[in-house]
Amino acid sequence: MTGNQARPGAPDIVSARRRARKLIIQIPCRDEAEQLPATLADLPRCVPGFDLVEWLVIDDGSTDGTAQVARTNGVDHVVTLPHNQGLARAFMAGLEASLRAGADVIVNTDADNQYRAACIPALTAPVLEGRAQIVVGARPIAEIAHFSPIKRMLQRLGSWVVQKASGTRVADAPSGFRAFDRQAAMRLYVFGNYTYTLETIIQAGVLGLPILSVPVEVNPPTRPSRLIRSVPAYVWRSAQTIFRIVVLYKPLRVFSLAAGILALPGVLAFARFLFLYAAGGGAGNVQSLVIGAALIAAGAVVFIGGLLADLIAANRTLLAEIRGRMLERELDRDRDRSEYVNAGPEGDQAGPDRR
Ligand SMILES: Nc1nc2c(ncn2[C@@H]2O[C@H](COP(=O)(O)OP(=O)(O)O)[C@@H](O)[C@H]2O)c(=O)[nH]1
Ligand SMILES: [Mg+2]
Repeated sequence: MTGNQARPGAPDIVSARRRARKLIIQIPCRDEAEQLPATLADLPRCVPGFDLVEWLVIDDGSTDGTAQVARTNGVDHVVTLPHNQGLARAFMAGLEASLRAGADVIVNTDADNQYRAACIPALTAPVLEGRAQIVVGARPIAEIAHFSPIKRMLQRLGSWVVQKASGTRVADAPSGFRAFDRQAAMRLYVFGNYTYTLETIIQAGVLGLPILSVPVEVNPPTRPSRLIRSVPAYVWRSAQTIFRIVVLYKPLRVFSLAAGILALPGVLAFARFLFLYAAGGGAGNVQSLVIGAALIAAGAVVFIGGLLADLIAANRTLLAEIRGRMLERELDRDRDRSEYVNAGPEGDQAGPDRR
């Protein structure tokens, strides 16, 4: 019981004050000085359910003055990476900086204004209602005229693989338009350096973070994609990313499949030898015995490799969990000294419109 509550008749200051609820909209950028002003002009400064809406730009080694453009266009926080580290690292740097700046919810969007900023409240609503900790904006892929057939196909393939590997039902896995609540942002950790989109969904499945898809709209294209420079390069990088993610998060499945592919012909060759031996012709079929035994032994070695990888994956999940908890303690201690707003005991009044 506090001193305020102990004094009869005194106003209950503790329950009449609550922490300002803050949304931070983050944009990872590389050389986006040209696109950023129009994208920022569309971003909201007032979103239902939040007292404060701030913007954060991660400038990933730009050489065109992106950081300066961000500041002059009203961005509240600019994180400058000393050299280009790739979208995934920039995304992680943005999450951490947003958490340090006291974000309760973080929305990620792209600098080229691909995603319609008016859909941000649709992304944050399920988080505020406690229905999800991660919300992924699903684009109307079939209706986007400028998406090539290969990009559509990879979008569907990527989403299917991610759904299978994560046990979630995210409709548009490569979408970068997302909302994360504070706890989810603390617990996620991306290992890849090309893209964070697929890996974060798989991690959400592994960590049991509730994740939802909501339909969002897109704007007409403003420039060609920087991440997809050519179709073969995109196919190659996507295949690498998906393979790596599946090996990272489901190693036993991958290694068991490889072990099975090796051992099955071995078992057949071995069975052939045994059959012929039993029939009295074994002496001339030693090759089947040797090949069969070698393939079975190779399959067993690969399977054991899978078991070890599975143990390492379990350890990595544990380390990610420990990192999340340490970050949580550190950040929440800092936040205890942060802003409060006056509000009723229910604490649901909106703050001033900062625009
Ligand atoms: N941090 C960082 N961001 C990048 C990099 N390349 C692209 N981006 C950002 O990622 C977002 C999506 O890039 P974009 O070229 O529009 O790819 P798209 O999603 O295929 O349309 C934009 O905000 C870019 O500025 C990079 O190397 N580092
Ligand atoms: Mg784009």
